[in-house]
Amino acid sequence: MRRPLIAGNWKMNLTRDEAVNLARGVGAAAGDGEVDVLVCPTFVHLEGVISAVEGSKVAVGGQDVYFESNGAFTGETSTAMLGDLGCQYVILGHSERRNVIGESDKLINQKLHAALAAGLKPILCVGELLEQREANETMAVVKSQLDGSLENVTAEQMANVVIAYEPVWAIGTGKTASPEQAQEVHADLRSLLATRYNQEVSDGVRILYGGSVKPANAADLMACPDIDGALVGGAALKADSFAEIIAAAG
Ligand code: G2H
Repeated sequence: MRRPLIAGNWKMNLTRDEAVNLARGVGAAAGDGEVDVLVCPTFVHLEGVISAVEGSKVAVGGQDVYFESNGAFTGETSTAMLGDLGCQYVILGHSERRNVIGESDKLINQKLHAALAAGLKPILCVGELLEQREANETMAVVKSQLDGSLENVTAEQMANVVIAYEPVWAIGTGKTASPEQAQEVHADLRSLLATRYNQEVSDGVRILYGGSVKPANAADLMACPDIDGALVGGAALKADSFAEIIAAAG
């Protein structure tokens, strides 16, 4: 069975003290139940957050990474740097990186290969814009993102890949996809994985939902058969609301 994962994407928020305090709160709230818990602070707070969650079951991840191992890449961070600090996961292809920074599937694919080679678990984000949903292009868009981002990734490697479906129109807008809308896309993603790889990969890959997840809607989303957890932004910035979402997944 797939183990639920609740991941907090803190984005470009919090002072160092706030990040460390939040990490302590999440560590205390995470318990030792059947839910994997992850927090992804900005790079500059990684070290403080990793110390703060020591002794708890909370894992820490980066919000992005570069694919080259070292060299003249001003502003970038390598997979080895994240691994060296103690990161276990890295978010890749978040819609803000795709749509604000302009990342392509090719670049995301390069990053994904680098992450896997370094022993980091990528959380690959896919999702459609509002106009694409309204034009009935949702599945074509996520299929193309999946195909491009997973190029040359093997079935064996998929054991370490997590997918996050995040409809862009639901991100930070307060508009959540209904459980039915989310479940439909998650089930379709699983079918795509079965076709692309095999039934074992399709059954084993964790697919998280992201986009305005909060305590009030988490339980209904988590009850869907193909939703294996959440990638949480705004509601992950407070330990109590994040703890309620963790509880809803348990
Ligand atoms: C989607 C999500 C976290 P929020 O970006 O990845 O953010 O929960 O604020 O919509």
